[in-house]
Amino acid sequence: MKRIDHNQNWKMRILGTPKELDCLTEKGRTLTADGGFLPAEVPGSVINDLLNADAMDEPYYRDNELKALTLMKNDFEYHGTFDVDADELLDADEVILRFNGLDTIADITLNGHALGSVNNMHRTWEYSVKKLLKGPDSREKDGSERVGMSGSECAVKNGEGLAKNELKIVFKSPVNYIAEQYKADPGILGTEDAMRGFPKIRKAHYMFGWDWGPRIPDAGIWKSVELLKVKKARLTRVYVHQELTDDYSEATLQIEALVEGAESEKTKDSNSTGTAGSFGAVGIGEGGIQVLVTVTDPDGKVIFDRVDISDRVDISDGDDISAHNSNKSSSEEHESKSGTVKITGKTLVIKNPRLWWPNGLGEQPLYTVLTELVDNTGFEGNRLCTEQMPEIADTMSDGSAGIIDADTKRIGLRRLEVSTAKDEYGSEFAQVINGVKFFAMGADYIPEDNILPRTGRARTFELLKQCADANFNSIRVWGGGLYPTDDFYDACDELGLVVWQDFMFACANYRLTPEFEENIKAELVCQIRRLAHHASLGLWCGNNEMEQFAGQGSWGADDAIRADYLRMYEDIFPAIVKAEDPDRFYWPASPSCGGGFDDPNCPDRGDTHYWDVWHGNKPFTEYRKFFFRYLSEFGFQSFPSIRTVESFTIPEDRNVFSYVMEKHQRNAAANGKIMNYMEQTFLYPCNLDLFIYASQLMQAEAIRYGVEHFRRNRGRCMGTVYWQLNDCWPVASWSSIDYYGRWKALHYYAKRFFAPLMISCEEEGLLSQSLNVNEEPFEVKKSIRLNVANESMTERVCEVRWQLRDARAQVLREESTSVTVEPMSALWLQKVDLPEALIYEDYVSFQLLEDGEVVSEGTVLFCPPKHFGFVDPGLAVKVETCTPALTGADESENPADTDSGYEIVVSCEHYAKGIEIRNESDDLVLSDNFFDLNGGEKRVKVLKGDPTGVSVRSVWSIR
Ligand code: BMA
Repeated sequence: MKRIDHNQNWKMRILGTPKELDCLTEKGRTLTADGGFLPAEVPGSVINDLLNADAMDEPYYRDNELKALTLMKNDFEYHGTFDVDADELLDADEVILRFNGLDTIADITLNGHALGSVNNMHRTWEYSVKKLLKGPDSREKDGSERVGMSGSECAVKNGEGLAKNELKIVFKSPVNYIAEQYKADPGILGTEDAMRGFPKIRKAHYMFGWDWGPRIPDAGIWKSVELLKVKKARLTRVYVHQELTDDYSEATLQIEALVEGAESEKTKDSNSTGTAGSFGAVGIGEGGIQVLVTVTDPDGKVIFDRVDISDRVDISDGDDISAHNSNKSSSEEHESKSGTVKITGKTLVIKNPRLWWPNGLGEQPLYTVLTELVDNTGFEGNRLCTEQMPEIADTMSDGSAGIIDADTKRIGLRRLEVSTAKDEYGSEFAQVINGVKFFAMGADYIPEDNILPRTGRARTFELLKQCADANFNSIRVWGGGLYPTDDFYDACDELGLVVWQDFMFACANYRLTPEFEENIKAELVCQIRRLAHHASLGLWCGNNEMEQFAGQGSWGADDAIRADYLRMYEDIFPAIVKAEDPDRFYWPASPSCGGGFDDPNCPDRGDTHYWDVWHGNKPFTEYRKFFFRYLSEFGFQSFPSIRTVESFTIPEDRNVFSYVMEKHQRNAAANGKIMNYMEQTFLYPCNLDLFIYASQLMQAEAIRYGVEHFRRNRGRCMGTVYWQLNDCWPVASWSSIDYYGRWKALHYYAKRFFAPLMISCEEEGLLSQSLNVNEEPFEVKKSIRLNVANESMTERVCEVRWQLRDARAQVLREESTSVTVEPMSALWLQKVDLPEALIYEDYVSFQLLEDGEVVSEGTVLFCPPKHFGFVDPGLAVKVETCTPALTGADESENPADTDSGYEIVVSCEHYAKGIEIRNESDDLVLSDNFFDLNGGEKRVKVLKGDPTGVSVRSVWSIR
C-alpha cells in the first residue's frame, strides 16, 4: 500500500455571510467579503488559518476569546485539490481517501459527489474512492482502459497523465450544532464550566470551556489527509501479544495481523463507498499473500528476519476482532468485515529480553516489530534482500518487490499489571511492572492548546521530558480532552512515563442512542488500534468522574442515564478492550472502586479524586487524615509568572480581580480561595508580582504536604498523580508548568518530592493543632518524625541528619543516624519531641546523605510562615560559567538533564525559605529552584535560558 499525503493546496472560507463580523480584523473582513478564500494549512484549523492571514486577533489576549467564540458561530468550507497519477491509479486495486482527523461535524464531497458526513473528531474516516477520482483521458495515454469516472465526466486534462481532483469539506459551526442538540434534548447536561450541549458532540469537551479553559471550539482538518493506494490487500491492524516467563528470562511474542482484501472493481458497488473487500482468488500463505515479521532489538540488530507468520489463518474473517468496529449499516466509513482475515502465526521467543521500566526504575529499551504484507503471486522468487532495514522496507511497500503493505511498531518488553487485591485496609490499587509494585508519581495531562496547530512533536516532547526530569514515572491523560497524538506516546515510551489513559468522556451525562453507540464504538476501536502497542500504556479507563457524578444524580442523571452509564463503561467498553487490547487492564472510571456505583470515590479502595483541599476549602493539613490507595487527582491553584500574565494583559489589567484577570481564571470563586489560603499562610503580598510568587509557593507547599505524607505511607498508598501538569492557554490554574512552558514552584517541588530517594518530615506544630492565634493558650506539641522513601530497586545505605535552628540558622541541637532502606519501601525513623523549640523562632532542617553527598533535604516550621520571625537572609546571587566535563559531579539524579555550562550560585547568611531564582524574561529552567537554605551557598545548573541578570527572593520578601 502506498500512502500519498494530501496536505497541500488547501484553501478555506467562512460560509455565507459571516456572523457578527466584529470578530474579525478589518483585514479579515476585507479578505472574507463575498465568500473570499484564505490559504489553509492542513493539518490545521479555522482559527489558525485566520490568524495566519491576520484576519483575526490573538484569541488568548485579554478577552478576545469572546471574538473567537463568535467566529465559531459560522460554518466553514475547506477546499483542496490534488492530482492523481494515471499509472498509479491503474496499478491500484483500491484507492482509499483517509482523513486522520476532522473536527468535527462535516460533509465531504469529492469531485461533486457526496462522500459522506462525519461527526467525531476522535475517529479516522476512510472512503473508497477509485471510481470517483478523476484521471486523465486514457486515449491520450497508452490506450489502456480509462480509470476513474466515465468519459463525459472525466476531468479536464491537467498535464501529462495528471488531473485535478477537488475535495470539499464543509464544517458546521460547533457552537450552533451543540445549541441545536441541547434544544432537542435539554436533559443531557454536564459541567457548567462548559457550554450547554457539549456532551452531544464527539469533540474534545474542554474546547467548550472548563474550569481552566476558554470557550474556543476551533474547527477544521486537524490531522493529515492521505490517499492510500491498495494493491490486493492491506494491514488494518497489527497486535503484538507478549508474554514473559516468571523469571523474565524469555519473552514470547505473538503477532496478530488483520489483513483486509482490496475492494476490487468486480465486487464493488459503484454507488457505495463502503462495500466489503475481498481477496478474490488470492490465497493466504506461500504462493499467495504472506505476512512476514522482522524484529530488531534496541541496538538495531535484527533478531528475527522476515519470519512467515501466515501459517495460521482465521478465515472467520477476524469478525471477533472487528465486531465492535463501526457501522455495519452506514456506508460512510470504509470498514470492510467479510474481506478481512486474521493471521496469528508462530510465536517468536526472545531470550534474555531487555526489559522496559518506568522512569527511575531502569531503562526504556524499545524493540522494533516490522510486519510486511507480501504478495507472492507474480513475484515468485522475488524476495527482498534480508538486510533491508525496516525503514527502507517500509518505504518500498509499494508492491515493487512483492511488499504490498508494512507496519512498524516500537514495543517495550514488560509485564505491566494493576493489582486490586483485597487487604487489611480495603483493596489496593497498585501498578506492577515486571513483578514489582511501584508508587505512581505524576500529574494529570490536559490538551496543550485550544488551537491545535500550535501543538506539535517538539512541544509535546519537551513537556514530557520535563516530567521525566521532575522524576515522574506516570501521567494520566484526562478524559475531557483529546486522545493525544502518536508523538505523546512515543515520548512516554522513551521517557518511561506510564500512561493512565482515560477514554474521552468526562463530567457529563450521555444518552446511549443507537447512533451514539455506533459512533463511540468505532472511536474506541480506532484509538485502541492506534495506541495498544505502546510500552508506556498502563491502562484504559472508561471516563473521568462519571461513575461518581451519575451515581449521585449530578446534572439530572436519572435511572435511564445510569443504565446507559453501566452499558457504556461496564459492558461495551470492556468488551471492546478485551477484543482489541486483551492484554491491557481496564478500569471503568476515575475515580472508581471497580464499578457498579459502589462508592466510587471511597478512600480505601480503587483510585480517588480528593478535592476537599481546594474545592472544599479545607486546609492542606487534611491530607494527613487520609491514606488513599491511589490518588489520581488532587490539586491546588496558583497564578502563572508575571511574564505570562503580561502576555495577555495591558498594565491596567494587572490586578487579580480585574475583568481581564478574571477572564483568565475559570474556576468560580477560585481567587477567593487563593486569598483564603494566602491568609492562612503568608503575610499579605503587597504587589501582584509578590502575590504570584506567594501563590505558587503555597500551591507547591500544599501538594508537597500531601505527596510526602502519601509516600511515607507507601504500601497502603501506591500513587499520587496531582492535578494538573499543564495549561491550554495562559490562565490561573492548578498546573505546575504554565502555557508558555514556565515552571511554577510546584514543578521544582515535584522534582524533589518525586525523587526516588526522598527524606521528609512529619512535624507536629501549630499547623497540625490550631491556627487560631486567639485560642485559649494550650501546650503546643512540637515534634518531628523523619521518613526516608526509597522508590528504587536497590537497598540504600544513607545518613540522616537533622538540626534544630533559630531564625538566623544557628544550630541549637543536632543529631545524625545511619539508615538502611529496603528497595521500594519507606522507612520511618523515631519520633523526636522538641519541647525546647520556640514556635515562632526556631525551625528544623534535615538532610539525607548518600556517599557523603546530600541527596534530599528540607525544612519544617512549627507555625505558619506568616508568623515566623524571618530575618533578612542577606541573599546574594552570581552566575559562573563552568565546563560540564570539568565540574564532574552531576548533582542531579536525572541523566535527562541537559547542561548549558552555566551555574548559578546563591548564598545567604541566615535561614531563607522558598528561594526563587529568575531572569528578566522568567524563562530559566534550573536543576533546582524554590528551595530553602540554612545560610551558606548552593549551586544550581542552568538547563535552559539565559542567566544574565538573575535575581533572587525568598519568603522573607513577602510583606
Ligand atoms: C477534576 C477534573 C477536572 C477539573 C478539576 C479541577 O475533578 O476532572 O474536571 O478541571 O477537577 O476542578
